[in-house]
Amino acid sequence: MTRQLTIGAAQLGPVNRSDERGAVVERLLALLHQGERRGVELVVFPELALTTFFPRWYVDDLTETDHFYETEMPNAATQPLFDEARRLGIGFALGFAERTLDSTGATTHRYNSQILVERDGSVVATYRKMHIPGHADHEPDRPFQHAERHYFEPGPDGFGVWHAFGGLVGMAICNDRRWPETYRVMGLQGVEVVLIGYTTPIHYVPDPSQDALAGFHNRLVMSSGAYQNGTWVVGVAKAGPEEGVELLGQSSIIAPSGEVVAQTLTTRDELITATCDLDWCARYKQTLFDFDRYRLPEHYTRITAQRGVIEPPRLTEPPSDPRGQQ
Ligand code: CDT
Repeated sequence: MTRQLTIGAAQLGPVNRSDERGAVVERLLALLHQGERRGVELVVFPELALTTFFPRWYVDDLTETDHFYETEMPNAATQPLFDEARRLGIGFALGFAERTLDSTGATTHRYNSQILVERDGSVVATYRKMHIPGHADHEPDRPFQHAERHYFEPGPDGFGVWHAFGGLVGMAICNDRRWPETYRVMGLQGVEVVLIGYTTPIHYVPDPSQDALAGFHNRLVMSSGAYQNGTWVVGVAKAGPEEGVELLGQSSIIAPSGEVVAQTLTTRDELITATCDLDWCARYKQTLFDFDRYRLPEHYTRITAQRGVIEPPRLTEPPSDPRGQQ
């Protein structure tokens, strides 16, 4: 008997600024019910699923955007999702903006978060996004903002992996998926399935030459992360034209081989499913990527010792430019 887990990637089409939480939760429930009909045990929803992607607008005073954040989970708006999922025996991962006070009650923290809920309704964990992309200051020359660094601070907890759904489950959010360290830190905890919500504008303002490659890069990073760590990866988009910004779809379920086993066809609300054999991970974890046998951590110290690039010293002076000689 292998450990089989049927997972649904519940892509969402656009959520507009004027959309009420209740209407969005209705859409999540419709996807959950589709999942039930297809025998799903875990449904993964996108990053910031309950609201529009509000970092595309800049406001000086963060408190003006407090309504985009959840202060508790579940809350009145999301309770129907929690209740129905528990009734159906389906677990889920849900991305949302979180606003919370620290233990002293004096400091407010704003995180880009994703909660993981087991089939019995118990909360497994809340992951808070680490790699916060974009900019912190207003950049008025952009066609739209990506001010995530204004709206969110990096999560304080690192990349966890949890015993859940009969296996080892990790979480990451959007830009985290582009960084190999994200998967490796989870791989070193034996992760067998990584759940990733994302919201990726196809137009990359700092370098539009990358626009045509948005789908390629999306697949490249998630397939590599899956293969190099012998894990399933489930990447779920908020897709389509949201408030005038075209968001990448291509939500996918990727096997430990790096192969995409299911991918969305639309940029609307769409559920794709796959039955994921968690024991398949061992084929990679015990062979090519047998970490215990083959990794060389003594040669990887730069990865944690430094942040940016430090070029090696030159051993010889560079040859002088003959054109500069008289
Ligand atoms: N939401 C998110 O993290 N999006 C980023 C876009 C980066 S462009 C500033 C991503 O990596 O897809």
